Amino acid sequence: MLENYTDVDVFVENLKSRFEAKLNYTYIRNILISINPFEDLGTFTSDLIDEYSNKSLFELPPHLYAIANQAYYTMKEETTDQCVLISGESGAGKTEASKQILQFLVAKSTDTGKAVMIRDRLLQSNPILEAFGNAKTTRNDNSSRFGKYLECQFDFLGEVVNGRMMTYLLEKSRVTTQLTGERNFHIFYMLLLSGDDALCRDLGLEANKLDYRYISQGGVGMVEELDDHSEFLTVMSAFQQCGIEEQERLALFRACAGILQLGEVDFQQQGDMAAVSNTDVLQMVAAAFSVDLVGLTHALTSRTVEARGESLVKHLSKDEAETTRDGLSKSIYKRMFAWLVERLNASFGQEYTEGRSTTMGLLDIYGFEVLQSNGFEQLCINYANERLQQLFVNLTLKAEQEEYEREGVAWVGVEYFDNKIICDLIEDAKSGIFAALDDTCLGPGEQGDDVFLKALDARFGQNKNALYSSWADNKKLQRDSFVLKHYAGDVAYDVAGFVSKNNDLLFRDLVRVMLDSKDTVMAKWFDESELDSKKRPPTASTQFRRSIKELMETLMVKQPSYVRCIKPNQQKHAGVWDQELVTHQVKYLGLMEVLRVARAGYCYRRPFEAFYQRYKSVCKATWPSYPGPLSEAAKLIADTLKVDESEVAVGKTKIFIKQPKTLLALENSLVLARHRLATHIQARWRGF
Ligand code: AD9
Ligand code: MG
Repeated sequence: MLENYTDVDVFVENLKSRFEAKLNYTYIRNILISINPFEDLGTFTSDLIDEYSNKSLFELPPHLYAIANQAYYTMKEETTDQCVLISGESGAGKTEASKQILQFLVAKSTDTGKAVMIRDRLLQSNPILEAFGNAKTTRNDNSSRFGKYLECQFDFLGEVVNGRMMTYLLEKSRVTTQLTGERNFHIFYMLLLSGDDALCRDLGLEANKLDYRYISQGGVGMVEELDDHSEFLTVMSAFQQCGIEEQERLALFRACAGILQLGEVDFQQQGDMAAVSNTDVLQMVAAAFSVDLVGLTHALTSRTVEARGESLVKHLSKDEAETTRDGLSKSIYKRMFAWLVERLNASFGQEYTEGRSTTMGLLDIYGFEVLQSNGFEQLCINYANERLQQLFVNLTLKAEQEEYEREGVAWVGVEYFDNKIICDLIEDAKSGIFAALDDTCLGPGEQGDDVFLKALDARFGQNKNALYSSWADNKKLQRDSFVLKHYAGDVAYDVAGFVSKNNDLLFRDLVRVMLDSKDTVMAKWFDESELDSKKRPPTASTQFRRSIKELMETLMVKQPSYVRCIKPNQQKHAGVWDQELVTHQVKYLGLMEVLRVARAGYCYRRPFEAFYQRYKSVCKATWPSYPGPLSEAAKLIADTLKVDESEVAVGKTKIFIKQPKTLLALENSLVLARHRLATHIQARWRGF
């Protein structure tokens, strides 16, 4: 327990000594800090799942299973919805943690009937989603390039009966470009290294060829840490278990193969228009997508524009054709992923079961990002983190302090940073940054990123908003960028690409071609309504803002548990501790504030009635019943422990206990009292 430290260095030092002793989990109150050991510490076994089951949180050493167990049993006993929020930076161990929590949860179901199928499908959906949504980055060999919220539904017996996933902001730019040292999504390499030469041939791919343009820009193909061949087999078996049919699998593979081939298509400038220079390659693309070659060629090299009620064909330049080609690849991949998520959701079960059921949500979402160059995606990711931080502040720090005030418990307030102002700056529907971006995108004509930056400067520059600055105000900053003061630090965003990424439009000519695909699965990824030039789909930032709002509303009504993941070093090495790196994470994960509140506050609180009902047998004066007010009864029960005055506080409706050890002492007294009672009853029985 680390409740006695308020100084960040002392705290980090303590984490370090635990890490060196191979203790990678630590609690601050009921928040679990998990440090990625980058080695197998033998902490995930079915024996440990059994050991942690049915134990109270502080009874055993800190562990993910203890957090999962507490959430699961509270959900079952109190019929309340729960969620576990996992955060941390890339490579800190969020996804591994969420998988282990899921393992724990599904292990609670019996081995018979429908629960088995749902359990297996929930588990098997992971390798499938990871194949299509994860990639090797410089920071993590298996980095999730999307955010994920999984909700499991349980019946009143605690059996898992359904599941539902939501995913957020797949990094589709990776489909066409990768930074040095990084790869495209795993599935491309898996397919090429599948060892299934016949499949590759049918898909028009050259097996083992890893220099396709779309997958070789990072300069890494096969990597030691990833076994693409065996992962392919794992995914195939997962497809089987999740009931993904042959025709559906083939559509996924054909889409991937078509994208790989599309990346090989070249254009040359012919007069004022682009022409495909390698039609034989485009022919393979058309075959993979089951679309018409002529239509596809036209849609890649020209565009129908509507002006004053008339349709005109505008030829594209070589550059424009290349952008269109890449746009099609990204769009198909994004739609394929979205379809796959829905398909897996359908495989878990039908609609959520009505009636007495409870849910447990698991959130594994990208951490705060500050890269060399930060764009639209980073703004979205960092915005999501701001909202999560706000939830965290509201549900832990703020709620806790307000409760002490409400209950009239003596309390010295702890200061914390409420990041609502930065959330407002980004999301405000009328005057926020996203609103300014939408105004630029939806305004007349085609406006560029510079117009967007000017709009921001006009709204927030010249000290109108203290959290915003740009070159217009401060010539030391980069041109074409703006800087935001996030709770986790300052981030400079490069405006290049903001407008087109927010527009996120696929030219209607391409939609038409894809809608006509003979592959019925693929055709479903497109919608007729996209052809209507008068209807404009919501921009990417609007969609993202909406989905995050929905997520927050879902989480707000649940009881949260927190896992804060920390990465001990950037090299991904076992046993290496980078003090500065850890200190930075401890600060921005808000752990020092939590520590201060935890140190000053109480770890346990219960309404008098619930407390009395549970513990009345430990005190002679309250057993079997107490005639006076329940607050008195609660105080009498606490007095049996003979602890220091400051250890227990009696509020207006609840009793508060400061330290876990007092609570454990109470639980022990309860066990003894129950034992005494059982012996007494047995003696009476024998007496008759
Ligand atoms: V990202 O934001 O998706 O890029 P995560 O999800 O935070 O990131 P991940 O769970 O993928 O990180 O962990 C990174 C790697 O660390 C894993 O592939 C494992 O090799 C390693 N890892 C993570 N947690 C553990 C653990 N508890 N024990 C051993 C671990 N290794
Ligand atoms: Mg991850």
